[in-house]
Amino acid sequence: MRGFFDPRQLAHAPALELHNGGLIAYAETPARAEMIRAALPALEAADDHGTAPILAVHDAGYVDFLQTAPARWAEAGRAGDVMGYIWPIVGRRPVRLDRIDALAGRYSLDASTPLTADTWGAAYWSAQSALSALDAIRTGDRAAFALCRPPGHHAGRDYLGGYCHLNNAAIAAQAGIDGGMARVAILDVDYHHGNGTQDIFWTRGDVFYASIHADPATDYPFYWGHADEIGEGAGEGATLNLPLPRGSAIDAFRKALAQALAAIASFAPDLAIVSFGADTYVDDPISGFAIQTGDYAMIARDIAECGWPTLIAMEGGYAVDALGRNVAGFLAGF
Ligand code: SP5
Ligand code: ZN
Repeated sequence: MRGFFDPRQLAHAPALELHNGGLIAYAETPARAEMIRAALPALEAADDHGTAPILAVHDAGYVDFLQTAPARWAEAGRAGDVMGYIWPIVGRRPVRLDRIDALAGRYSLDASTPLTADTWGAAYWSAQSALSALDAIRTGDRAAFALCRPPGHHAGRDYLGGYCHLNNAAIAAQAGIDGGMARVAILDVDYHHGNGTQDIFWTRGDVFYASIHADPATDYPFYWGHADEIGEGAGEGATLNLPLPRGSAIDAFRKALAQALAAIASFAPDLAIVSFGADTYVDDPISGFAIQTGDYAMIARDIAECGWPTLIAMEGGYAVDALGRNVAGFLAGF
């Protein structure tokens, strides 16, 4: 299976994130990508598809914010990374958002996704890796891997969050549709619900979103991912949420997976995109499932047996020492 990556994705390295009332070392490190690279045969350099496929998913004002916020923050005299600290509470009047402080809140889902001067470049090339994997599939490959880092599934049309800035899976899905595919399915198997992906395609009938994740009653992102969220309008029934309790292991996970795969099969996609997070791993430091390294090949086989052209886009996974083998195990199983 071909895989894609660009070294510029390593440059994003925020210092700290907000966690349990204090600032701790940022969990979504460049070392994650290095560990995955080291465990795989050589990845290919991503091709540059420009900003058009990014702007087909993301709001232009938001993209401008990602590009310019670090310089504006520095001009305002701030020493640290850009981090929102004030938010427009639901229902407040739209305000003039000239201040970088106001913009940072407006475009943020949380305060654990800082921006540095190198973030835009890294996020841009992470999206380009996904688009390059899509190219491989368009030219006949059955499956392709995108080492997306920073990850994408928490980022919405106009907001960052959960270590995500550009929604790589959504950008690839939209590019598939814009390239002539009629239906694309996104299967999200990261530990966390992919609120951004769900949000982007919420009212769309041409992109199916299925997610298996920790119950948002106990886990981030809390406001999304409940079983009764099924989409609206033309998208009603094109969102499927399968929350699992903390502690869930491979048996429960595979049962939910079978349900998700059956729903996707009924949808009959031209392309499947797997948002693959290895933070379901038993020793993940911020998560609570009990998937073992050897289980990833089984999960991958279940998906591969469906026979869809499949793009695998990397999402989370924070047990850095095990990350290479978990990703390699998944890809080998596929
Ligand atoms: C892409 C991705 O996996 N993003 C994850 C973002 C999660 N951020 C908040 C995590 C809060 C974790 N609290 C964990 C308590 C563990 N004892
Ligand atoms: Zn995650």
